[in-house]
Amino acid sequence: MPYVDEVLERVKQQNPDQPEFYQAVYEVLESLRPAIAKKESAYRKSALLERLTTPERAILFRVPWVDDRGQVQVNNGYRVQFNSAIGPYKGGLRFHPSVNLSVIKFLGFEQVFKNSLTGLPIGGGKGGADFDPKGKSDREVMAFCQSFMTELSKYIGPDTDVPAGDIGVGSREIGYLFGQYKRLSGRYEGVLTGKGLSYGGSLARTQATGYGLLYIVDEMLRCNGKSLEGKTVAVSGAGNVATYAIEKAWQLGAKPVTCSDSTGWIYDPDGIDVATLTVVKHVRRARLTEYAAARPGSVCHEGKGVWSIPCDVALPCATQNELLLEDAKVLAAGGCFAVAEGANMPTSLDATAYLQSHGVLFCPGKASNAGGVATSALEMSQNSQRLSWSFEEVDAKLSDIMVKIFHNLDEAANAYDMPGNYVAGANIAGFLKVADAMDAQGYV
Ligand code: NDP
Ligand code: 2IT
Repeated sequence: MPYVDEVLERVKQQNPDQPEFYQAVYEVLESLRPAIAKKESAYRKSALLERLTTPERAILFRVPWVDDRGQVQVNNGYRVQFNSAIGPYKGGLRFHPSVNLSVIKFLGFEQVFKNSLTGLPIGGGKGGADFDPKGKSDREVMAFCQSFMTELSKYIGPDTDVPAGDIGVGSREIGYLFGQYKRLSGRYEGVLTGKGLSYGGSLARTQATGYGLLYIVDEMLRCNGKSLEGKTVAVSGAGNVATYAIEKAWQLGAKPVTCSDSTGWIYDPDGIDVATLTVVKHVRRARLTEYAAARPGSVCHEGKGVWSIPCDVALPCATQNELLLEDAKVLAAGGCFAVAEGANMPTSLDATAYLQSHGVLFCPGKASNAGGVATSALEMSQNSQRLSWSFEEVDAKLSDIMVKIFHNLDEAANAYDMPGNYVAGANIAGFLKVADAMDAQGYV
């Protein structure tokens, strides 16, 4: 049996109740086949793929906290330190009721390849909790963050593991987490990224994932003889990534016409108004119905359906498995010629295959949303130097990194005779660096 099949079988057997993790591993290993074939016996002998698909460490912990009624609540906390071959573990924290070990392991696994693609010295990890910040008071969120960090602080540090934000973890949560780490450790150090500007954060980190997504889309289109100018863009999500993707799409001459949240979606034929969206979702933490109320020309729909609007470019920026086969068919039939993932694994495997086989340019999340973690690594550099770079300086480095990532995937896809297959290009390019570092460091 080919080595890849052996390892896929093993991962399935050992993680029977972890569908998201298996989906992420399957996608990567399937597209690594030609790279593995070149060194199959050496990789098999050193159990490279078994090691690559097994986290170095998975920490599960209890998070007790007291709500505003005086009731004690208990959540499950996680930190999966997946791979440190090329640097300290790096990756976000997700607070959402859907969080479980499968979700955190899929995100940690993806992060290993994404971080490798940035070209910066960061390993892969991910964490979070099944806590829902929605509807909680600031005091409750603070109590939760302090309890979460009390346990997490035992396992992280500026040279070992540096968490950041993800779904449900924004500047408010990072602030509370940082404060508690400092209080427990007595040290003022860059142990988290995405920090506020007054206490060690980097300019442009907030915008980085959304902006980076548009920088790589711009380069991918340019290299395929197309451009964003005058194009209609469909975006899902209404959080950090979606908002700054929408802002940069406008700046690059496109018209973003949709966004969505967990309750519904907006179609705004005049284009999404960033200021209104920011007030509704980021200041008031409200539902998108309030956006429609403030913009009479727009329509708010309940539930799913954001991919039913004809568009040139689609940018899924909410969550995993939110763009399915049926959506892919509708997008392709409606003339969509490019899809790039702002979220992690938003496109199902069959939807990705459909888009690729119907001539739609497809950029996978581990490349197209890497601008967030890349800028986190720039925040780490600034913290180490005890310096702050200007917005323009960080933004220019971000743009440069995204352009380089695109060419890296493009070249890897060409080198393995799969021109235009950016999924394979991203997985192979990300893998080769990590595999080389693992090889050099012995059987650890
Ligand atoms: P936010 O919490 O800021 O926003 C998430 C958005 O997605 C919200 O609009 C939320 O709706 C919606 N959403 C979340 N879960 C679901 C769900 N199960 N069904 C439908 N809608 C949902 O998170 P981010 O913008 O930071 O993250 C979005 C995606 O981007 C995630 O996949 C994340 O892993 C990925 N990512 C984030 C990076 C970052 O730097 N922040 C970096 C790279 C990737 P509602 O408002 O109703 O909750
Ligand atoms: O998925 C991701 O890359 C993130 N949530 C950002 C991680 C980070 O460390 O900035």
